[in-house]
Amino acid sequence: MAVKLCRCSVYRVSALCVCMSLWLSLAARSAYISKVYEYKPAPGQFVNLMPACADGDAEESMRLKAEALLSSPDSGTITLGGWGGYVIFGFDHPVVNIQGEYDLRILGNAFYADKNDPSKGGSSEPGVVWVSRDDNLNGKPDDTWYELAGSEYERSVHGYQLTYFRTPSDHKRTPKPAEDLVDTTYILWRDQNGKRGYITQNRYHLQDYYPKWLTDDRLVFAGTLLPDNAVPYAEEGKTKYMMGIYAFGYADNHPNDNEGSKLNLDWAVTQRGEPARLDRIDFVKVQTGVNQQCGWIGETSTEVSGAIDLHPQATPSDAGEFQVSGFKSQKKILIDGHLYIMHGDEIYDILGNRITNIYIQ
Ligand SMILES: [Ca+2]
Ligand SMILES: [Ca+2]
Ligand SMILES: [Ca+2]
Ligand SMILES: [Ca+2]
Repeated sequence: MAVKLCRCSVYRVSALCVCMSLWLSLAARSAYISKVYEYKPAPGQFVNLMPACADGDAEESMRLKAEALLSSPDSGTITLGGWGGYVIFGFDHPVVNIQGEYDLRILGNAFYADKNDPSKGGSSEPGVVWVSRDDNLNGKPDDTWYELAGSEYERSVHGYQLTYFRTPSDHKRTPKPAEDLVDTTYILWRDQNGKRGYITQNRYHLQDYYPKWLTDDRLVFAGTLLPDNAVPYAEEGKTKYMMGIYAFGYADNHPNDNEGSKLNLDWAVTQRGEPARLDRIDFVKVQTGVNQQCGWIGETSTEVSGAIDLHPQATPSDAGEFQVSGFKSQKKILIDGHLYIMHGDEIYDILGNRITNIYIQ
């Protein structure tokens, strides 16, 4: 009798444990960033300050500092520096793409000049957002990246590449005091077309702008170049800059409490610009998108202060059915448990492939 009771208790305890662990696995999901995989800013006026680089810091310690600043709301902000600088982060679970709904919000420090009117611009330093799925299941962001096609996708340069060069020790400064610049030829960059320019140094930020913890004397970045968004204007005898707000699809572009800071994974596209139709993603990469200097305001550099999964409890089964792009009418049918789409008399699978060996009587 005693043995029977004991067995019964063991079963009950183990069943309880299973229930508890299932419940915990859902409850433990955080809506906020849990891990920074890589932090590699391009040179910029807040580099080595946000986060602060101390003597002895290296890539791993700077990654951990970025992770500490991003892994809870309001804990801090990191700079990505000039064009191409990036951060790669993820959550403690895959972010599900619910069709037709926003999935992710990326936090930055953008604001409107007139809080009720984004058409008047403000401080927008748009960062291009890339997403990726851990297709090879190794837990590392070494899989295919898909760009979120924001409002400027058609006007962007895709496959852009740029190299920054560490300032040589015998460098001679070329100041421009009228614009508060202590060096207009501070950090040289050259793109793949041979075009060149400089990250300038302004008198408000005099620390090293080149990431001090990186040992390479040149930094190569590749990605998407957004069109410039700054318009200079004169006010009170000074040149100021109106930073235009792009409509949708970028980080550090709209204020954090605005709908414009929300992103939809439905916007992910392949390298050929076709819909990627991702049901979920594991990794997010945010990359400074414009290559622009604004006088005494300095280079345009995306900031990131966190990210939020807008539906952390969702599972891939919540993702819904994916539309086949280009078809106006979409009649969905189930055949042997599989979803197909009827377009006129023709049948397509959910990836848009025409099916010719199914007949409906
Ligand atoms: Ca979605
Ligand atoms: Ca992987
Ligand atoms: Ca900035
Ligand atoms: Ca900013």
